[in-house]
Amino acid sequence: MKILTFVSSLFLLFSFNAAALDVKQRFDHLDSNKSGYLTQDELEPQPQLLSTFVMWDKNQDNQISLVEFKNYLTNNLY
Ligand SMILES: [Ca+2]
Repeated sequence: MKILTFVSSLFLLFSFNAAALDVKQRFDHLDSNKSGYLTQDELEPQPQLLSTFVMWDKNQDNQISLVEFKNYLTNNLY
């Protein structure tokens, strides 16, 4: 029984890491000029993201950092 718990916590750990990696990959994919930030220009092909831009941009500098992107996904999708 203990082994099962161990295995399932390992599984959780790996799936958590996989999710984190996925967020980074999505961010890098959207960050077409590789500036490390997402701007409204870069989100133009993603109208559903662009329409919620102000909700993501917590510090209102008109660009989305990886931290803001992660926070947004964490708070809204999971
Ligand atoms: Ca920002």
